[in-house]
Amino acid sequence: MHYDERMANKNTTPLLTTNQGLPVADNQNSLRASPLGPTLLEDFILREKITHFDHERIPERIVHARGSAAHGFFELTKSLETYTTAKILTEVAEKTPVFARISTVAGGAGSVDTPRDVRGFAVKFYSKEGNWDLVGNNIPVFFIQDAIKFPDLIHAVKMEPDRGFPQSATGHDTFWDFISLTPEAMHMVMWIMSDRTLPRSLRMIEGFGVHSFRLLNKAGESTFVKFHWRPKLGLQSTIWDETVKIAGADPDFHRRDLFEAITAGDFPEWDLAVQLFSQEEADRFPFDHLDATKLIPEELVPLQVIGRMVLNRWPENFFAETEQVAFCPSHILPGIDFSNDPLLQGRLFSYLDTQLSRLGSPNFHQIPVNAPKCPFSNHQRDGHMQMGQPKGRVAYEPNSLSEESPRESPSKGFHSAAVEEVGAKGRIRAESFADHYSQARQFYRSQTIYEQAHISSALIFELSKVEHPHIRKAIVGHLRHIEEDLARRVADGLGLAAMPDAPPTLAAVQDLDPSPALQILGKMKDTLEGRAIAILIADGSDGAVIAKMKKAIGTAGAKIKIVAPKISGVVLADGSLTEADGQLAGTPSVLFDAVVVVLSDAGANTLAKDSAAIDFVRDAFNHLKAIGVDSGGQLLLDKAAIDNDAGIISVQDMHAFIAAAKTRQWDRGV
Ligand code: HDE
Repeated sequence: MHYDERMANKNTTPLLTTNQGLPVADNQNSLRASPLGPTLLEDFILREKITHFDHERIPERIVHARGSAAHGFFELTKSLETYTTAKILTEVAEKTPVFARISTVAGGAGSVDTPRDVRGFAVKFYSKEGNWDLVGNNIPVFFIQDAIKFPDLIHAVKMEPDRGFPQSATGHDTFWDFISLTPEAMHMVMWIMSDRTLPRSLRMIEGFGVHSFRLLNKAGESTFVKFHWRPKLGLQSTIWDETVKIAGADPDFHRRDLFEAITAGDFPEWDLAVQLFSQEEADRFPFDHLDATKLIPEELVPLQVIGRMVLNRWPENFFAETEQVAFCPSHILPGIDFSNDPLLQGRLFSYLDTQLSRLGSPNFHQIPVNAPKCPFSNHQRDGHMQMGQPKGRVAYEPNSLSEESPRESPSKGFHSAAVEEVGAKGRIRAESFADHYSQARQFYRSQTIYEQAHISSALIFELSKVEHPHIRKAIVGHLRHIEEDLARRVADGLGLAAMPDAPPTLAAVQDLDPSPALQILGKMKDTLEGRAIAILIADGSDGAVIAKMKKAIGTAGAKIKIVAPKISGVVLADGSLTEADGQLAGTPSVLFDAVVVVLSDAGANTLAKDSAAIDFVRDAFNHLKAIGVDSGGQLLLDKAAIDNDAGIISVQDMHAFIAAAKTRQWDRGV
């Protein structure tokens, strides 16, 4: 129905116009010389529309192109007044608006959500004193120690330039070649080969500022700080085979999960915690905290929770907000300052530069998602896409002509910590950065046996994709410095005839105390909140059992989806019709944390001939999930040749099922 008809019906439809406000009479047909004739150049409406369309894309981020974001707030719960003047860290109960974007690193904007990859964790705080961007990752360390190596790292991990693949994957020659020649990456390698890179949900990841920053108090004294985000739902990861299948079943798995949670009012939440330490304490650490390949174990410097972040509003427009948001580590506040971490120092340049090329104008700060919510003014003028209309004849400072023009303020303005710098200028890697293996060993030894097994399987998987044997061997050589047993397992998995030599080291490898806080399993929460459970049903299923399970699971806090052979639903045993939320072949069990199978015997016999149903239960079993069954459900499991164990639980024992659904059935082994 067009505008004229709608107006006749008293609708409030807006008029479709060109960008100049000219009402459009026909949006379906271009202007042609005759009904079957050529299109006329005169058709300025067609040209405006197509030209705009042709320019819809902007360059995607060179890294972190694929991301999902949401609005929310940060609320301070504990003042850091002793350490900083930043109001956002001293005004308890103040709610500061935020925009947070969580991303993968290696893939393009259209890549899947679930590759094995680091997740970016970037938060823009729209504080009263300006915008502060804390641009971190879900892993507390990084691959390299110096910014000058970043382009090489990224070129190595991205699609290989001659063939244009693999997209969003580390399992290929160029990545592992670079890594094998970059021993400083070994600690990060342990993290990326762990299940940290396979998050179950973006709501279940930690975030880390990675670098040390400084806090500055009124007296100008500075304290080092590391920032940590800790998810309220705890940590949870998927397992590799499951992750691979999720990528096919739902390429938008994480984005959809975040969208559905926020739009359902189930707002994701993180605590913000800090580690505070002085220069004297740092001098006693058995590593250099300015080296981004090192972390400070929580056992050494405890975390203090100082606030919380809640994401409660999905962006109205993906491009305007999630795509155009411009994070820069140099967006900082009075009372916070940078450290000399050489990686951070390089980032202070890179992000502003990249925004200029991505958004095309030095006025990108005027885009609503980037604009501070506090007043801002200076004498910068003009440029592409200038939206402001500054008044008056004065655009410089100092001046004597305008009382209104903005002035500097030594009391309110940003100050850098007055740190004394000494030493010879040069392209130097500090000796304190030389130990590349001790924290890698500490990480590996801190894991549970299940997590250690996943790390070795991941390495075998990745290195088996590498075509050059010398690269595979070189990595195993590095692993020998981390843990001989790990090296042996990987060498075995790769079928190496002999154990390769370990490369020379620059510093002795130390046995640091294990840090259980580095585990994922130790940080998994005993809850069904944020999780999803499927109930597989078919014609003839028992409605009473389904209702009972739905109630119990819903009360425990999980989202429930009914999965059936047809989306229109099933006819239950009592003849009533129940609709399905998902069709069996398109809704595999990999999308859920646990499953329930409620079937009549006839239903089980029919489903036993359907490979989607067999895969549904076999995958649930192999991915260590709890499976709730009635007698028909058990029959399907028998037909799928699944052996009973403690994780296969009768629907009669709902409490046992719910307890088992909160975790994985680790005893099944992977
Ligand atoms: Fe980034 N990084 N990075 N990075 N990074 C970018 O900026 C860069 C590093 C991180 O959701 C780019 O806007 C250099 C560490 C996140 O928009 C670029 C170095 C950490 C995001 C850039 C690093 C990060 C980026 C690309 C080595 C964790 C996405 C597009 C010195 C602490 C932010 C853009 C978003 C994005 C450069 C290393 C996190 C090119 C040079 C370490 C979360 O400027």
